[in-house]
Amino acid sequence: MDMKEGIIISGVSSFYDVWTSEGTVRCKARGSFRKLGITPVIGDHVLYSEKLYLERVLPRTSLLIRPPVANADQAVLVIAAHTPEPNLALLDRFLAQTLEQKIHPVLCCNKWDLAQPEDPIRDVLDVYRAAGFTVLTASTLTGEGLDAVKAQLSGRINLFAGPSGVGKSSLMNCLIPGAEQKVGTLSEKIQRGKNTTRHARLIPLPEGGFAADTPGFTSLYLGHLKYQELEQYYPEFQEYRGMCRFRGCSHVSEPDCAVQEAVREEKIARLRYENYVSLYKEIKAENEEHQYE
Ligand SMILES: Nc1nc2c(ncn2[C@@H]2O[C@H](COP(=O)(O)OP(=O)(O)OP(=O)(O)O)[C@@H](O)[C@H]2O)c(=O)[nH]1
Ligand SMILES: [Mg+2]
Ligand SMILES: [Zn+2]
Repeated sequence: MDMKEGIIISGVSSFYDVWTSEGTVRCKARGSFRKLGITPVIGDHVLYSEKLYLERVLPRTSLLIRPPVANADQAVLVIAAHTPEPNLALLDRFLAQTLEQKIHPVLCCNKWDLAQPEDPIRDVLDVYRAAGFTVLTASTLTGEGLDAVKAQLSGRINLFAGPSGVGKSSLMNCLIPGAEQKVGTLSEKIQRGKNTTRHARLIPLPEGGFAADTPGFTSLYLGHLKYQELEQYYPEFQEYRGMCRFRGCSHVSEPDCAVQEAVREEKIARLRYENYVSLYKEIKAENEEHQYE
């Protein structure tokens, strides 16, 4: 059978829009997928037949469950300089999760027009830069920083994620002509108590690659993460590997811990360390709870 290859960019029930370099085609999934327990999702590389049936889903490099996206290679974690105020505990969870999924995280601080000259948000961003993350600032209002964001997205499958109201959809609209993501004001959202963005679709970027908008969230479930592995997802802890007195040190309460020492010496930001400890305790409690189910 003659088959062509493409990438799923959106899906509604069993129909999928498949992007190819020659255009987008709408394909129907074979019933056999369901029998095999395969659910094609956006980002999947697929083979389809001349009669426009999806025939095969090619192996995935990553798979996010919520929102369901395959093969994403970069997560743009959006926060706002103000309104809403950044929730750093939530950001740290998100950073750990993307690293665990082997998705490259980029921190994008939007609404930079609201940042004052001596604004504490500047120090906060420096903490993340020092920890080794790529940090960008942008404003969809003034246009500053958008070129750097655009360059960062190019050629990758990008996922925009972050709390509601930080400007993910606004950014997508500025960066991608014709993105047409729905933008909502905060007051509208508070009244409705809902996010503006519903289900995810991949939008081809003019420079190559794709981007998906996702609905905002207020919490993130990390139950599948193992507490023993959490420290691997803190890039700034890595240079102290093997330097603690105890092998398998959790860096929470053990004596002669190189990580805790680095925190005392202000080589590791206390803010990040404290979020680590509370995340560690939370995941440990969750892991142990599931053990007895
Ligand atoms: N001051 C300022 N306001 C902005 C900026 N970007 C977006 N906004 C406003 O922030 C509000 C929320 O923007 P959205 O793009 O809908 O936010 P979102 O992150 O997509 O929200 P959800 O879809 O609910 O997750 C809107 O009122 C925008 O006009 C910016 O750079 N500066
Ligand atoms: Mg949105
Ligand atoms: Zn330690």
